[in-house]
Amino acid sequence: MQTMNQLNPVHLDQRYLVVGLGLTGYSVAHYLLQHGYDCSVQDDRNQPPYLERLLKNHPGARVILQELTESMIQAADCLVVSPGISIRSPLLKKVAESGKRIIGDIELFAEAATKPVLAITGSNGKSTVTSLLGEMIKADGKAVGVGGNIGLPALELLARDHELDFYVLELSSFQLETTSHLELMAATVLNVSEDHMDRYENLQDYQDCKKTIYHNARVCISNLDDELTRYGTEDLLFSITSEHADYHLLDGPPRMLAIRGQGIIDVSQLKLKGRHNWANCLAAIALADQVGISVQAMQAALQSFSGLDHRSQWVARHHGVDWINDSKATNPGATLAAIEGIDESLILLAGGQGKSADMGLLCGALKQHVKQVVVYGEDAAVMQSAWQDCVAVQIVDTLSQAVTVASQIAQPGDVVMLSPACASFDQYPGFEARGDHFCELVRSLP
Ligand code: UMA
Ligand code: ADP
Repeated sequence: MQTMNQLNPVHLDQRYLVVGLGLTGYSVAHYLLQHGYDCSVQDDRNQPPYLERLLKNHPGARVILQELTESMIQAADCLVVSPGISIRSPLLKKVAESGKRIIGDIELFAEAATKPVLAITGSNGKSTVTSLLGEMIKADGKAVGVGGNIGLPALELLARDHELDFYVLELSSFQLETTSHLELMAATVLNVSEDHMDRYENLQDYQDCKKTIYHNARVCISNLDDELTRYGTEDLLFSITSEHADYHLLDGPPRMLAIRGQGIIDVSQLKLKGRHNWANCLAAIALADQVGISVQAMQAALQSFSGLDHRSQWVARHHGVDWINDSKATNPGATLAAIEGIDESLILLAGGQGKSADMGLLCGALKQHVKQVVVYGEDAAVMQSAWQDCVAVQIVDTLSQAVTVASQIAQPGDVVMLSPACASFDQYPGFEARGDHFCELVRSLP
């Protein structure tokens, strides 16, 4: 690996075109300009989110606010494409075929980071595992940079490279598509279920992309309970159903998370709730174990980590009804796990952009756990037709109306949960804004 400020010399004279000026595009442009590289930035929106910040910090930055064209591409040697933009568009496909370099922010990070990197991908649980692993490393007295798809661009971590012991990166399938030289101490694919089907040909295509995380990993950690995560016979395994895995559940009593038969913590001591979170904890333990984190540090983090906002987060009790914000459930697999974690009678609020996922996956769980669903947003009708034969479904336009309807139906002892199974972009800037709005609506119920 190379040190900071020593980007691969082969690329020193390259002209970079940063495609997209969101969070990632800004971090890339800032990084390249700060280090003196020739760099232009393109975004097809009139007011991309980070334009003002870029021009404030780099007044002379070249920004092109129009659709990407062949002539812009010809003027560059390397394209750094933001994850929200598909590199499979006809234009970018042609560029790749011509041999021009197309990379993402993680590839630039890989060229400069000098400390060991642990990385996590999967359809669900990435942010939880990434944060928990970060806490375990900190509890062991080590300095760690935690970032990537979790919301802090990886390049922003590099400023602390000299003082860090480790990096922990959450990587999305989109980021993996544009990464080929990231060397990893250990990597995991937590699980694979349908997501982003609007960007992939089918589940296999999406799964193949997720598994590229293993290509340059010293240790591959996969989920014995999910065949789609497996890489090869050398994988280390975690499982909540089989004691044959390296990191597993000892079914007790007491029921414990264990490393090769040695229980390290009783699950009743965990603040994270739900069986899916036991799997998340085992994945974090497995990764931490690869870099020598002590069992005591793992235990301390497992006991104190209470989870991130917008993930099955308790919001309020109102007239005997508990309201839960699971806004981060942006695909049916995530909603399935959240529903299965609730024992009480449940009213589910779901809606937004379904990204072409098969909503039928939820039918069995809805039938078993849910007394009423209220759907809203762009793909409300898709969900209604997928679910109406297994549960009562009411359709409304907005989340605000869904909350009102749920508050009218709910009886003391019920739980109302927003677990949308969809992206939020039809009505919100992102899952945080959606979750914050939900909390606000709940707290202002009469
Ligand atoms: N866009 C345009 N025109 C452009 C450029 C972008 O319309 O010219 C649109 C994209 O189509 C997309 C949106 O802008 O809808 C944002 O795209 P972006 O690539 O600029 O996104 P960033 O702001 O850089 O945020 C990205 C991740 N977003 C995506 O991958 C869509 C963030 O993950 C991540 O936190 C951030 O980089 C830092 O690494 C969010 C996400 O939804 C939470 N990720 C997906 C997921 O978790 O399922 C993959
Ligand atoms: P990601 O970063 O992959 O979106 P998060 O940790 O933010 O994952 O959790 C998002 C949602 O996914 C949560 O709200 C929860 O409903 C669900 N979830 C978390 N862990 C798992 C898991 N291991 N399996 C299935 N669903 C999960």
